[in-house]
Amino acid sequence: MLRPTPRSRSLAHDRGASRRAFLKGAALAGSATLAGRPALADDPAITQLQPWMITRGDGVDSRPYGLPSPHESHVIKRNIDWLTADAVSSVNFTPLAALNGTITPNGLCFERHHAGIASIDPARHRLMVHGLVDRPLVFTVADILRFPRRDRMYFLECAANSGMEWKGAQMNAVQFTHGMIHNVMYTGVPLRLLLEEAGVRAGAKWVLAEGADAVKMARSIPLEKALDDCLVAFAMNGERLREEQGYPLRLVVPGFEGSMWVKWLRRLEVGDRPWMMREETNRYTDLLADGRARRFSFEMDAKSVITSPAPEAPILHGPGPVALTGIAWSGRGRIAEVHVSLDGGINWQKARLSGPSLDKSLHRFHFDFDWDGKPLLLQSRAVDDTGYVQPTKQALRKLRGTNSVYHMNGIQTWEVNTDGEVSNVEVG
Ligand SMILES: Nc1nc2c(c(=O)[nH]1)N[C@H]1C(S)=C(S)[C@@H](COP(=O)(O)O)O[C@H]1N2
Ligand SMILES: [Mo]
Repeated sequence: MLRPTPRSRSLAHDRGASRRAFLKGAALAGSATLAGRPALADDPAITQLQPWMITRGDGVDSRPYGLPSPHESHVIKRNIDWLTADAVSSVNFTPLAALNGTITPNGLCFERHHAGIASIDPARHRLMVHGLVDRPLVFTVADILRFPRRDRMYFLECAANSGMEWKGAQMNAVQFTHGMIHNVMYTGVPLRLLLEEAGVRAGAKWVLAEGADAVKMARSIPLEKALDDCLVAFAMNGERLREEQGYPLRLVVPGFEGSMWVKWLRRLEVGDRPWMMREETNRYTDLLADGRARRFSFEMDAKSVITSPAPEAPILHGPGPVALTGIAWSGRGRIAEVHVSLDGGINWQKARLSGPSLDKSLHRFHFDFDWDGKPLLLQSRAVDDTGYVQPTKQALRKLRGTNSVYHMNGIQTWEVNTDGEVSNVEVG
């Protein structure tokens, strides 16, 4: 069966080859059409009745909260046992290789907690605004729901995402190299409205945000940012926040490192200086080669990664058409372009951006190519709308050394061997 022509045409256009030449290549490589196969008279999937064709299924009352097909049960968040001492102060990872589009489903958003998942009764939760304000205020969750609200899609990336890669290619799965990221449609109240309600006093420069979890996770946010695009969110992807993501209230700090997005938000203290972080939360300092540290590195630099093929998503079908895909993002705005290389960064071609292009949100890119079965070195490179170009890992190490585990946004390389197996490697 031949796919509709527009896609074939765009393939030919992307590759600068005629569609006929492309199909001829595919045929030589063993598949008769673009990605179809010759009709087989004895294919049991066609000739035999399957159970679901002869038995009626479960009724509408059987699944009051739906779950994915049991055949997708491998698509789950995963942690790495040896990474942290225990699972309470730890992290798990978003299964990026299995995801499509730009929205991360709520059940698959990675989690990072310093004292486990707080399980909060919303009736007994309060949000206090105090410090350098005219009127200290306390809000119930019901109060928050009466403010004018916004719906915005943003990515959250932990500053430690890809952190293991500073010292070289280590983790053999995109879930573990890049899975400390999720992208969600938040519904919430602009933080500015709550601060205006309390009346920010002259001299105020910072807002301390504190969570209600056992570690009282607290981070200082520049007042300018707090008054710009921060939200106090109560919903994600249409439903109330998951407990793992901060139910009933979480701070959304678009484009800034994940640690500032305080979950289970209970307190906002307006002040004139950043808070000195306590030991257990003071782990977000970028150590430079000479032992000095980058003091404030809040914004997440532009980054991208190919999510398929990937080590856990090898090319199983042999030579022929490959639908390469990946994600790109920038803490400074939108993604303008993504480039893909098949040869480790020697030649670059423009990828096709697909889906909405939103401020500080994940972008999806596709690159359809015809694999000749020879080894590949796959890379992607993001360019954001400030003109910033995603650097190589080597360039980053030259700039900042290898002491840090934070803010690694270097270009990722996946090596594809002749069997279509994919592994994490470094080039250059
Ligand atoms: N209250 C509280 N907020 C928190 C944390 C925490 O441990 N407690 N972890 C922070 C860190 S380091 C990150 S990366 C993000 C992770 O958000 P997620 O669990 O929704 O992925 O939450 C941040 N907010
Ligand atoms: Mo984090």
